[in-house]
Amino acid sequence: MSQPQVIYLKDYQVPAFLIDQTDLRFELEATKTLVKARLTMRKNPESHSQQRALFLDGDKSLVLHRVAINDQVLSDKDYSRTDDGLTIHDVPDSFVLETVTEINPQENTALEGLYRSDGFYCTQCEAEGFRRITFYLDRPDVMSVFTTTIEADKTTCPVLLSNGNAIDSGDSEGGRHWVTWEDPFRKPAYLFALVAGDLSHVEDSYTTMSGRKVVLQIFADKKDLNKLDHAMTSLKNSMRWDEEVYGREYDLDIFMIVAVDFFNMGAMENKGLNIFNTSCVLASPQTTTDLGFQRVEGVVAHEYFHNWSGNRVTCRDWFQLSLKEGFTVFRDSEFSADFNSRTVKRIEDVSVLRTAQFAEDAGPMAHPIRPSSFIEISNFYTMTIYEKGAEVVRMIHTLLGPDLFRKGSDLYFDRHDGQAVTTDDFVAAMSDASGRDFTQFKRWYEQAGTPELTVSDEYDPAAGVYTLIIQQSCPATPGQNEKLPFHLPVAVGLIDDQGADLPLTNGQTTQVLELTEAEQRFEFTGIHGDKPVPSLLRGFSAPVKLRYPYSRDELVFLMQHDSDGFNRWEASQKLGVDVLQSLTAAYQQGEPLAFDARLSEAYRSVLLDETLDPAMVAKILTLPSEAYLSELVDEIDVDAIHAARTFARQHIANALEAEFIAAYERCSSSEPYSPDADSIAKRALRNLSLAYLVETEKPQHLSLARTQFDNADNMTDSQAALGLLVHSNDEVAASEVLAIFYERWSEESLVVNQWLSVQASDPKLGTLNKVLALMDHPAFTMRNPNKVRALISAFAMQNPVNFHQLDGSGYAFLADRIIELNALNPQIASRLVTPLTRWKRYSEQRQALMKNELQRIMDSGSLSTDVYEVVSKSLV
Ligand code: B3K
Ligand code: ZN
Repeated sequence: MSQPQVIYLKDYQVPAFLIDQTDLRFELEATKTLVKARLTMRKNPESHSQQRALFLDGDKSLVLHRVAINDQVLSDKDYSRTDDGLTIHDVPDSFVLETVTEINPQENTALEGLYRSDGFYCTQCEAEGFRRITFYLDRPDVMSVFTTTIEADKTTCPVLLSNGNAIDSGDSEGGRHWVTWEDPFRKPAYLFALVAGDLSHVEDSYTTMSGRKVVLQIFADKKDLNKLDHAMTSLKNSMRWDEEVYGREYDLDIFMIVAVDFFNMGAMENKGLNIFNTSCVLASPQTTTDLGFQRVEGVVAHEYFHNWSGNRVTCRDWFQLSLKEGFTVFRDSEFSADFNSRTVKRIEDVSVLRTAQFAEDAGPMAHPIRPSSFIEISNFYTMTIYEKGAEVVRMIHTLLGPDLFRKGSDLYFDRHDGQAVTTDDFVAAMSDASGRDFTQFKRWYEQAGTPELTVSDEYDPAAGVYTLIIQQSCPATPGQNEKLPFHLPVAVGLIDDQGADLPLTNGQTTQVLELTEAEQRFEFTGIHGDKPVPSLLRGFSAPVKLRYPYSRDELVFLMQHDSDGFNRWEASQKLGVDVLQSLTAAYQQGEPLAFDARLSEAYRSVLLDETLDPAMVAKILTLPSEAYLSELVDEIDVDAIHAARTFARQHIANALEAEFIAAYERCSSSEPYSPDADSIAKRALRNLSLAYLVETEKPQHLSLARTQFDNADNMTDSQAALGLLVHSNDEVAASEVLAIFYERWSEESLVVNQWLSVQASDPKLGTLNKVLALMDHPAFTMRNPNKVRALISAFAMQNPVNFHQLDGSGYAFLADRIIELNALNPQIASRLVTPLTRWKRYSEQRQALMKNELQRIMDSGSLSTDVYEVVSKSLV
């Protein structure tokens, strides 16, 4: 195998050629589809290249039947083929290039380009999938107007969709028909989409702020038509929100969403024709949990918002990916915050960031939100690009305030509409609109790693001066040993001994401090009485780790009094971490585990406070996850962390049993299911209470779980009970409910995925054998990424105790799956490597076992660029 090539941002050059018009004709057949492309091209006046040769990207799987320039068919000697494309040796300054290419959608298991999902034809072109469809300049700064004609069998493919508006259609010979679509907006090839099949749809409409009527259609398999209402409502809410909050209106006459079951990620924002994983669009009370409803709402919004942040203004090159993804995640999370509980949404986002993204920053694949090199761009659709990218945009929002931020986003969209631009252009628009200097801030785009803030304070009661001293540093990451200080906002409040916020220098109770130096002092004057307790990094105003020597009593105090909802939760987490770390240490030293009752007493008062939002109560009463606890230590001892957390849960359950019973009853409801914030909140606290009750291992509480399982009228309650019973020690109940659940839902693929996950994440020893058996279950196939995620990823990522078994069986199992998937679906294979990349964080014994498996993957031969990049970088 030749060494995969590294691509560098510094090598960027404007394209030598442009494509003004792209006319495509697809003659669809499962194993032999013809793609006829007619590209109207010219030399790029901005390019200094004198080259006469034209290179077009094209995957080696393309079978080239014909090439013509200006109607002249080229002969073999006029062009040459390589594994990555087609070179035409001499082309004029402007010309029409025609190609006829053959592809095989049926055999496309990588799910990139044109492929079949359960009999439907669909495409996925981002980032570089279009080159698996036809020869093209497959880069985002080549933007073209597309017309697409799709011709296919009328019976099996009554529905033929592409981007834009349908402008013509007709019948052709042999029971076939065709439709022509025209997309008036110039776009890069990664936003191209085609869908064909026997799809059903629901329809609605939306009138934009300027009074244009837009047809809204959501397509799915006929049996899923009853699960599309929530997505439709979410879409209309998103369209309204983007008009109100960003002044952005939808631009085509039609907006379509298609649900497919075989999909590598969540969804894709193709212009006018979004394609979604069924898991991110289908929702019904019977089959979908509250989390699922919220995910649908968030992903529908995310893809819709891309119409402006991504499509109308797109990326110049793939190093700029966070330009569209970070900004769009920020936009969708603000949308969800506006439609649900803002604090709860923030807690959820921060939890994900602090476990998965911080772990990425601390691992071998660490990269800045604008990477400077990559081997395989598909590997860079990461938590860093998305979630940290969103945090960086959020910091700009915090530094500017909502009004100036809006001025900046207006300028960005207006200045760059129809262009392919860079993160520098985004920051320049924010800076130009506000007059603020973002020079130092831009280090966030260049430096990888999670900054660490160490905070101390001084108080001079006589002078009335309270001082915060903040130091920042950032650990080394691959290729970046030294980091320069970041510019970041630290939102703080000061709380007096009565629990009241003190007025600060700015006259408010929260002040945003701007940290720019390695060490900085911030003075607050007019502070009297006892030393205040600082509430630091309110709302998690920057994606950093923060250390301040809070006592446990101070944390209990903050849990009760902090006016910042996020920091109230954060205090509970810090207290939980402190208690659990002591328990972990005791377990490791073989000492008896002693529980600090301050934690359970603090929980008790939160649980008894009926004025609190039940969703917040549920969040506060959830101990820090094993993943988060792992993130906080140098060497991860999975068994000790699991034992400590289990001990704490049992202790809390026994101490607060009566309160949990009361909360369970208080939060029960006889109303029909509704996924509104209040009902979701009640179900969250009810199911959390049930989980603690089951932790007592008392038979009456297991029965309560069983009763809930039997009587639930919605998937949230049903699945919560299922999980508790399956993970309990009651083997009989576990196998009974698993059988009932499967029997009831065997026709609902997404529900069956939950059934697989519940079993794969069971922390009881011996789960690996069950996972191996489930791989042979008819409900499982390695070809469907949702199934792989439900079973294999759930085992490797949500079941640390079993995955990290000291006999190495978990690691070997995962490596086998990666090797198998490398040939089938490289993107999914590469994602699965993640848990093994973290080997440096474990004991020597585990390190050796994990490294061994990485090496075995490396040596397994013909690795995809996807897997090669992650494995080779991990072995360094
Ligand atoms: N832009 C797509 C992700 C494409 C991933 C390609 N490997 C979905 C999204 O972020 O909206
Ligand atoms: Zn996106």
